[in-house]
Parts: sequence; C-alpha cells; structure tokens
Amino acid sequence: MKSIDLRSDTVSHPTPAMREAMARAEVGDDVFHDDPTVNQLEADAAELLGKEAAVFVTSGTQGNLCALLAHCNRGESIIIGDSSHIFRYEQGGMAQLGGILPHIVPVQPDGTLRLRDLEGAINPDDEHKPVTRLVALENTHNAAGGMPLSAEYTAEVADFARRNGLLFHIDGARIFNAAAAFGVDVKALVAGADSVSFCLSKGLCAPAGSILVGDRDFIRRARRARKVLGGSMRQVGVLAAAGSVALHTMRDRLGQDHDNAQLLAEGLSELPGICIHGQNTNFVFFSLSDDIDISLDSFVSALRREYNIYLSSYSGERGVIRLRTHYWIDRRAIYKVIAAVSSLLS
Ligand code: TLP
Repeated sequence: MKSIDLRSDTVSHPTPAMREAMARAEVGDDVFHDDPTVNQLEADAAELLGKEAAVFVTSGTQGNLCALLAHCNRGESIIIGDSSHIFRYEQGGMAQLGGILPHIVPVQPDGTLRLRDLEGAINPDDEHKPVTRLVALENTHNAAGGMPLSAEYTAEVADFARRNGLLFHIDGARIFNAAAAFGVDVKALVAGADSVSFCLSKGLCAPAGSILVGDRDFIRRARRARKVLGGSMRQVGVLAAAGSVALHTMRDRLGQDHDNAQLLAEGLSELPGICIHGQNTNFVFFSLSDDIDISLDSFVSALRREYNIYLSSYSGERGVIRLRTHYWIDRRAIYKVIAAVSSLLS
C-alpha cells in the first residue's frame, strides 16, 4: 500500500520530469563557475526574485547561514523572531560559526514581528552593546502554522530597516507558498529585502537545494561563506537541473496544496474528537479533544500501522499535530486520511 506522508513537505520526492532533466544535465565544476546548468538556475532565480545575483546552496539552513555570515561581522547582533526557524531549528549556527548574537522578539500569531518590538531591539550606539546589523523575517512562518506575510507588511519592515540603517534578510523557505496564497508576484514579497533564501525542495519537490539571492557583492561574500561551510559542490548541475524544473514548473500549482489543506481541515473538523487549530497555506494543525481516550502518540502510531498514514506528533507545541500537504498528496489521499481518522476515533 502506498504511504500517505503528511509529516512535512520536506518528504516530497522529485517528479519524473526532474529525474529526466537530471539525467540530461550538462555539468562543469561549479567552484570555477563552470557548470552551465547551475549558472542558468542562478540567473533565472535572481531574475524571478528581482535581485542582481543568486547562489545555489545545499539547503535552507545553509542559505540562511551564508546570508548571515555574509551580512554580519563577529560580535554583531540580528533581530529575529523567537519562533523563527533560524533561531529555533538551525542549531544557533549564526552564534556557533559566526559569533553573531540573536536578539529575539515575539512572533505574533499571524507570523509578523511588531514594529515597536523591532524598534526596541535596536541597540543604541553604546560601547557595552553589540552593534545591531540586521532584521530577519520568515515567509511563510513555519511555527506560526504556515502563515504568509503580505507584501504590505514586508514593505513596512523594509522601510523600518532602511530608516534604521539595518540590513533585511527573508528566510523564504516557502516564499512561493506565500505568493500563491496572496496571488501576487513573488517580487512584491521580497522587494525591500537585501537577501532572500528559498527552498527548491519542500513544496517545489526538488530532491535538494536552496537558492540565496541579493546584490552581486553580497552573493560574492555568500559564496565565500558557502565554501568555508563545505557547501561548494562540483558537477552539481545534476541537482540544479531538478531545481530548474522545480522553479519553472512547480510554483504555479502550489495553490492546489493549499486547497487540499483546506479540504483536509474541513473534513477533519467534522469528526468528533478533532479540534482544528488552524489552516494556512499548506499547513493544517489540530489536536485531539480531552474526551478522546487515546494518546496522541498512540493515535499517530495506529494511523501508521493500520493505514500507512504518516503524521508527526512533534510540533514544538505540545499536543498539536501539524500536517503539510504537498505535490504527492492528492484529493484522494485527503479523503483517505479523513476516513482513516474517522474510523480510528469511532
Ligand atoms: N523546516 C523543516 C524542519 O527543519 C523543521 C520542516 O519540516 O518544516 N526555513 C524554514 C522556514 C524551514 O521550515 C526550514 C525547514 C528551513 C529553513 C531549513 O531548510 P532545510 O531543511 O533545507 O535546511
């Protein structure tokens, strides 16, 4: 029986078109800028996001870290959300490897950071304090449940950064989900940012790889950071070829994942014992009501054992399950999940 894996969109597999493109890819040594497939992908990505240049990196984590290492000096501070992926789930790479201090501010339920909190987090020109160098947003915001941040809000943060002499980075691992949610050109969501990282894996289904964009000088420094992190690869056109298929053919269908997430949330909400906490973009999150006589862990194991449905009970918020839809979850799979949960709880 084919499994239905909703643990994350990171579990998505490359499509047949990607595998074909990988087999045909022309390659060269990318450290010498000699890989034509990587060069094309980087040029396309920069143009798509309206920035001067791009660099292909191994992962979203590496893209964010290269950005911070390229933007900040040791001993400098960045302003970042307390539940952001960079702060919570990247092992404090900025501090471990870059000597950069995170100054955290609370992420609001809609995934935004309040401007007055940002204002208060800027250190004065005082020799006791680290210099505040940068502010970072995450779009869509993972821990806020896949919340997309609007172009208007992002422009306010960009304006705030400019007025205060700060750089502005966006962790846009799922920026195309945000663009699909608002029905806007992705350029509008990143217009005022100095750098943006986004993933070709996850919803776009490439087997690996992320892109970091910014101006030429920034990308030159980011390439140096990638090198020292061991992330410079050689004939990596085989991966970039899948990334190109992701970039050109997988963005416009993300709305289907959002529709499926909505269908799933609606179906589950009708079942006794399920409390839906929210649904945004491709995320659905829910818990079991108190009157249900089964623990969350047993519920997750039973779905896996009896129905081959994979959910993760880990979420950062106790008792809440987060599901993510993606390309390999179609409407039929959604109906199967609703039926399985219904029979398990009845
Ligand atoms: N997120 C993963 C886990 O690491 C939690 C997931 O399953 O969602 N930024 C954001 C907003 C992310 O959600 C992730 C991955 C990353 C960066 C890191 O990307 P990778 O996994 O490519 O290093």
